[in-house]
Amino acid sequence: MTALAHNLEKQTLVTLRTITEPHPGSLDTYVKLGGYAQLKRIVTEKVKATDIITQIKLSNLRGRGGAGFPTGLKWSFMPRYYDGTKYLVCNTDEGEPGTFKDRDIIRYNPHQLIEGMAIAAYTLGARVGYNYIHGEIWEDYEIFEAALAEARAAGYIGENLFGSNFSFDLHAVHGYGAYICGEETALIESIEGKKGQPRFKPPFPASFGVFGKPTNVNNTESYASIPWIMQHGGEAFQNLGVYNSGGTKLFSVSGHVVNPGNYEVRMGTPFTELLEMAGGIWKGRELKAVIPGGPSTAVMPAKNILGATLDYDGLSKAGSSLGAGSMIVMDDSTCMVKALKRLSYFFFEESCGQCTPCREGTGWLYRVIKRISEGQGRMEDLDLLTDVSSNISGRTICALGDAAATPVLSFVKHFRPEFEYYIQHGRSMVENRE
Ligand code: L3W
Ligand code: SF4
Repeated sequence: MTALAHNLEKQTLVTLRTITEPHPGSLDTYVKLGGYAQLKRIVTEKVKATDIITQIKLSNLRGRGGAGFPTGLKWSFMPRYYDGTKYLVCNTDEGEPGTFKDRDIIRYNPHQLIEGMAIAAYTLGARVGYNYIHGEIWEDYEIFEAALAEARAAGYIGENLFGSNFSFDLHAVHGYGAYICGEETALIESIEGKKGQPRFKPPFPASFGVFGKPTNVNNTESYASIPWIMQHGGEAFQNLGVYNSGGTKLFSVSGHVVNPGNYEVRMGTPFTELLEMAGGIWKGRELKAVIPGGPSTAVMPAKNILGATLDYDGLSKAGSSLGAGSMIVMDDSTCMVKALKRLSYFFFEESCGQCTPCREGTGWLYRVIKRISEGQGRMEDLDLLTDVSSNISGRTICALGDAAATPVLSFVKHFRPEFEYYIQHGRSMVENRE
């Protein structure tokens, strides 16, 4: 889904800065806007890696894939001196319901991502890079391959860039369509040609990544922010946002709004402003709840989100998290039992099956919620759901287990009377609503 045309003048365009141009994804457009100038400057002036990392740290850029880990700190984990190939990986395996931002960066501004990755490769000493693109996204994979060919032909990636001894080969990898391949170590296994299942961490990819070599993994939006930071300085990027959350953030707004789509706004923007940009709640209805960062972040009732700001601390104080910025908006016609059933099915279906609490627990959660939704629920099911969720959380190899537990715990916590009504009456409180 894309909807870039809405309220562009109210957005702050950093990762999607080309979209106001007639041919946003082309190399000519990117170069016309100053694209690849930072890569050229850094390589030809031999800018020190430590100076680049200092700017990234100053920028307060935090990982845009969902975890919000500080990018500058992550880059400093890569060993500087290593006698062998180091790798760079971009995670474009966006597959969580409601998540559709990275594909728009590829579609409308692929060269900024390529430049960001090349700057990262120079800084970290990586010789080879992979952009792992979700297997269910065909068009964007082809767009990225075409952009790579353009960049290679123009000398922005490849051997001895700008006459220097810096070489960087970048490849697109078309993923296999499994959500779990977006977990960084499963993604690495998948690049290696194996079944995409998460590894235990530690060791982290910085020391044991692709083919067991030092590897830096960042999200698409994170890499695409790098050229802007290098052009304007880390402090300027920090100043676009708020304390602890530098820069802009792409929000994929879906659900019951007038204009669903991607919106790039400054960190710290009030939720109400973003909702207004998206045209407000559709059909003149009321806001009931929002999942702010994707289904692995806690659902928030209207009263909690209406006063919140969109940044890491703002959403955490309001009881959820920023996640990947995949904002699912629900109006007052939404049945929370049925919404939870849908989300639980997703995590059950996508569990890789390696750990017992996740493999079995996600199935139990789904079946109990399904039973309630079919009018066969028992009042004790609500405590059972909480108990099973709590026994998955923190007991698994990767974050999918926690992610599956989060919607269940938060839906039942905030909308318990609605679940109780369903169990008592065998039907939804809101199902008669047109
Ligand atoms: C070296 C250490 N590296 C941490 C690195 C680590 C990783 C990053 C963050 O999950 C979340 C997940 C989803 N030495 C390190 C270190 N690192 N300590 O820092 O690590 P972590 O484990 O906190 O997160 P993660 O495994 O990357 C990502 C949540 O995001 N999420 C997901 C959204 C969905 C999509 C999608 O569809 N594409 O992104 C939303 O909230 O649940 O909790 O690189 O190696 N000491
Ligand atoms: Fe696989 Fe789930 Fe374990 Fe993650 S938590 S490794 S998805 S079984």
